[in-house]
Amino acid sequence: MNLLSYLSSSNKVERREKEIAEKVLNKVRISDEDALYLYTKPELPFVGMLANHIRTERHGKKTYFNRNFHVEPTNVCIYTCTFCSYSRLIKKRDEGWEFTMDEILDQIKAYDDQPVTEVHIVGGVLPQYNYQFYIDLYKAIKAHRPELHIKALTPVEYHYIFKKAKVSYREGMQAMVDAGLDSMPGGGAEIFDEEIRKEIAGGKCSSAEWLEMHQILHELGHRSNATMLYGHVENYEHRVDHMRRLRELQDKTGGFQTFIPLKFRNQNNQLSHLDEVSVLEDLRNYALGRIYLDNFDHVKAYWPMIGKKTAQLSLSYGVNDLDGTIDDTTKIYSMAGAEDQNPALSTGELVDMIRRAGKEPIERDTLYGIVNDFSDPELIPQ
Ligand code: V47
Ligand code: SF4
Repeated sequence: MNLLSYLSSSNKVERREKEIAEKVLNKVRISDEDALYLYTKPELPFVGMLANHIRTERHGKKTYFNRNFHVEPTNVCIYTCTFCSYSRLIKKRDEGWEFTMDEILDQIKAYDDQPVTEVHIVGGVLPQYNYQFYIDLYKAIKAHRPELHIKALTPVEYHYIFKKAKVSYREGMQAMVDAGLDSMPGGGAEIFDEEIRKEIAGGKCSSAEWLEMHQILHELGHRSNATMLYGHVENYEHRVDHMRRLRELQDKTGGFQTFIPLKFRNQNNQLSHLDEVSVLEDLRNYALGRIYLDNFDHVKAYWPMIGKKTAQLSLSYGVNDLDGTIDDTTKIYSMAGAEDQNPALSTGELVDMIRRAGKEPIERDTLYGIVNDFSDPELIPQ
């Protein structure tokens, strides 16, 4: 049933549900109280119907993905986020990896004959990966392959390296952009509530600093993504507060492209005693992202973290992007217990996965330019 027929057919609809549904139908922004209501009260299909209505109005059946790979320079880290399964402390650095500039460039050159459009660079925070290191790295990547989009590091790393280099955020971001940085991924956001952030990610950049770094990058004319780590010690108020801060910044800059909810996975970390939330909770959370963040164009289900089946389901709960082919180049989620221990999908497999969910696959570049339109079911990717 679609939203309009639901509203006109049922006189048993709860008053509150009807009010919120009318807002969605009339493109009126929902309030924090509405969002809390949607998190806690209605049955999931109702929330899914609202999210799917917005998704269909904006994107029809179109579902985006890209051809990308990750580079993770190191997993040794000075911080000790309690949810992180991936990092190793400096005193245990022999258990981790620390790639040199040449090794990283070799990883990038390994893709020379492949039609990838994006390299996603992220990892631990460590003194030798400093201001000059990343400037040199971005310059070297651009000298080698100018058209490869560099989506790299988060405010967590930039805050640390700019402070050590004694440069302001604006000066630092400008230097990174001049060296070749194209956009910033959404990581490091976790949960903005200061108490929760201190509990799970103490010591790293504050929520205000995370938002400020994104604002500056947007003002420099570049785009970025935003994540939210959910399903650990936070509650629904914290999630709504997190999305409110994102919505407010997006009202100012319009620089965010995609919202990416990240489900806390509980293997091999200091929060392993917590149960993971259910798939129903995952779907409701994607739907809330789509309904509440009315100024974000895209909602992404990051399949290496959520698993392929839930990623397919999410496409009916507001999601319109599945990230990329990945090529087994990230360890963040496999080390945290995600289903795929070697996350990689060929373009053909991704296209097939999207078609089997009843949607139309569109290969995009990082900025959502269309690279290949596979909406015609006869088209087979090369
Ligand atoms: O900030 C770490 C999360 C993030 C766990 O912008 C965990 O396109 C769940 O931000 N359980 C990094 N999550 C990854 C990230 C990302 C991924 C894909 C695409 C984009 C994008 C951004 O991973 C961290 C943290 O929030 N994370 N450990 C864990 N155990
Ligand atoms: Fe370090 Fe990032 Fe892991 Fe925190 S989440 S410990 S900053 S690698």
